[in-house]
Amino acid sequence: DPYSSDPERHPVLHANSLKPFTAEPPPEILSDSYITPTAFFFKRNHLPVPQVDPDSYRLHVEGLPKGVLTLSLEELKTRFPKHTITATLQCAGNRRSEMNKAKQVKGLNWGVGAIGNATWSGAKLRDVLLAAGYGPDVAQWARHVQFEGLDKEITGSAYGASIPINKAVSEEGDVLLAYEMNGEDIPADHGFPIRVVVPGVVGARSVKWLGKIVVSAEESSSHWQQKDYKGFSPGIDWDTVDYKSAPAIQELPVQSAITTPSEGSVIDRSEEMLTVKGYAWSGGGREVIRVDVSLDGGKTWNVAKLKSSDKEGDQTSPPLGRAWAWKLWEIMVPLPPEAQELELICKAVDNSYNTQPDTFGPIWNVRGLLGNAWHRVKVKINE
Ligand code: MTE
Ligand code: MO
Repeated sequence: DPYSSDPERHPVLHANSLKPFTAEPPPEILSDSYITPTAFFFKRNHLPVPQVDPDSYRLHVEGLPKGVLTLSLEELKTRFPKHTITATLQCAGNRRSEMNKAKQVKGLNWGVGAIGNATWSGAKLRDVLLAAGYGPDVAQWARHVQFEGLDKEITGSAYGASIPINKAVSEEGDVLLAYEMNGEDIPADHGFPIRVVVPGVVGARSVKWLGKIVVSAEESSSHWQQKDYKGFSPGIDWDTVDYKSAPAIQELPVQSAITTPSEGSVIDRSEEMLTVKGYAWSGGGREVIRVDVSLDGGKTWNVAKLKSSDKEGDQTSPPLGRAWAWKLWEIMVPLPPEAQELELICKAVDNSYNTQPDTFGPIWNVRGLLGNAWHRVKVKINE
């Protein structure tokens, strides 16, 4: 069993599959702390977790005129300045279970928990590429940076993905070759000893157990870049889908979800006030500027209080275009007098004034990706 050496996982996680291991935390845990504790951070593996010996680990940087640059873990840590960012990672399949209710899709049945917010420390990919010989000559032809994981299929092909070169080399791109997550060595499930963290971009490009970086004129030829993680029209089904016709997902659209109360909860009328909590995030470094909450299925709206850390009242803004981390939000609203059932809804707005669609129908796609319709939670009121 190639999965027999997989690490232990926290029992509170809700597993969507065991081999490979994929799991998400209960939603209410997500809004308990601004930084998602590593044990509760969603896990999305496509293959068995590779066992990597940190002493013999080598990262190969290829495709540049100077030839291959090979770095040990120690060299990555000492030759390059250590940078720390707080960034949210979200799987493109987050909230697929809701899209699946609109019409059946194929994929893991994620709830709202295939997302997490962590601090990541490591070398900047930009610094490593510059050391490997990236410069104006290379910029003439290079278009993509490909990443290869050390996790392999039985056929020998590794997990792989790529990002546009501009994101990789820009000073404001903040792409890290991370060796720490939440202040500790990256754990086995999250890519020990090195994972790429591509902030603002779909989780699939943040390649774990990084073995190789290739600067190229082409995108990664891997299955996950070419034949998965693309969006299509609701009119396209498995008989008509043409993967070549759509670009690979990179930056994600604006997202938000209610983490508490949970679907079907019963609220006591005597409580008078209802507290609703959740998260909100947008891709491409766009900052969430507002979250609207409705208690009546979208007829009337209230503005939630946003938090940029666990500090009370913290509303600090990140530099423009570099809002990599989510915001938690919270609102206290009086229970409507007559109602016996409430449909709670949240929707976020980012600083480009992008907002979320009201339903899943018009954004439905065969693979169940990019699900960001208004999040709706029904609760009952007990008299
Ligand atoms: N990297 C490798 N090497 N193998 C993988 O299976 N899964 C990707 C990405 N990087 C994956 C990978 C996907 S689809 C997601 S959503 C994120 O890792 C999940 O990261 P996490 O498990 O740290 O939450
Ligand atoms: Mo993912």
